[in-house]
Amino acid sequence: MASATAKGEHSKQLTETFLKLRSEALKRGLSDKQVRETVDKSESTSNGHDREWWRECQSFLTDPAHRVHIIVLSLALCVSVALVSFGLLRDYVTSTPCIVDNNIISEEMFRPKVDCNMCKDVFNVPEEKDLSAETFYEKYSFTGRPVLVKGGILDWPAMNTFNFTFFRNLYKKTKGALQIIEDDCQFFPYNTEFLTLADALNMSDDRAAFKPGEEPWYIGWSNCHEGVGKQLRKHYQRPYFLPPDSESVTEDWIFMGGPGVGASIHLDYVERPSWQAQISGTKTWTLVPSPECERVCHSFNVTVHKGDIIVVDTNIWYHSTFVHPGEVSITIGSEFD
Ligand SMILES: O=C(O)CCC(=O)C(=O)O
Ligand SMILES: [Fe+2]
Repeated sequence: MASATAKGEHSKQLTETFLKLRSEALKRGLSDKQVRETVDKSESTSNGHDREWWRECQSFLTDPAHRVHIIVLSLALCVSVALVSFGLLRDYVTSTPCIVDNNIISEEMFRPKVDCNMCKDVFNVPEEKDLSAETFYEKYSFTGRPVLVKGGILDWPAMNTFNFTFFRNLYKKTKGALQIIEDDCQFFPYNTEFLTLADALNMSDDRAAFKPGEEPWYIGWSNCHEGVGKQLRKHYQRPYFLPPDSESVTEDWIFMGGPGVGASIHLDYVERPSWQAQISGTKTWTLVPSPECERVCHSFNVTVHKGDIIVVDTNIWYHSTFVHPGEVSITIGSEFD
């Protein structure tokens, strides 16, 4: 009943609207015939236009001459979409904090495969003493085999000068150094909350000294500030066993922190092998062959004591570190050719 009333009301409103429109048209001097013709024309134009467009589209798609273009265009579109998706996926995977530490999945997906001959019969890290440059070159250069050079640090002032306060003062007094580290170098906070090296160097003296009750910390960074690099090199030299023509990269890597887990297992993308000198404390490295070499190669640990230098190609060995209780662990290292 209610709906019948509503219907009647609706048709009454429509009739009124049409009557209003008609009288408006008449007022403007249009006859009924002219109004009808205008409405017919506009209807046929819009439908005709739509039909025309669709007909053109159909004939373009079905014309054999255009088929090749369409196939080529579709393929190009698919390839572009695939490439963009791959790039986006890789960027996403490499930049997103992941459940699996250090983006291990992305590293496995995108890294070049390792030649397993380099680790085939390596069962531990050999120890060397008084290693000459010739022996180093013959036995270890370009082999991908790690080596521990016992007592490799010879009278470096760093053994007496490097500590938390040394780095804090060096970076604070060198104008712009902390900003350059933030903009152009790398900083690894590991399990700490620090966002930048500046944050880390601003920690309280008690925390820096690992006083009981303070949060533990372990950090690493690369130094790409020229002035700081020059200062650092006053405290250490190139390892004596590197052949004279081997090139050292000017960027230094410093890892520093207290007992416990250091770097969690990861692989680097730095192209060259690295040396790392243990200035203070004791650190154990775990080296793991990459999965494609699992059947022929072995994992092992190596403990680096104060005064030793480890050489390892961190691009082909997965590695993690653990700092032993006692002195703070401080290392400095660099890549070499
Ligand atoms: O020394 C550490 O804790 C990590 C070192 C490392 O990851 C590297 O040298 O590539
Ligand atoms: Fe590494």
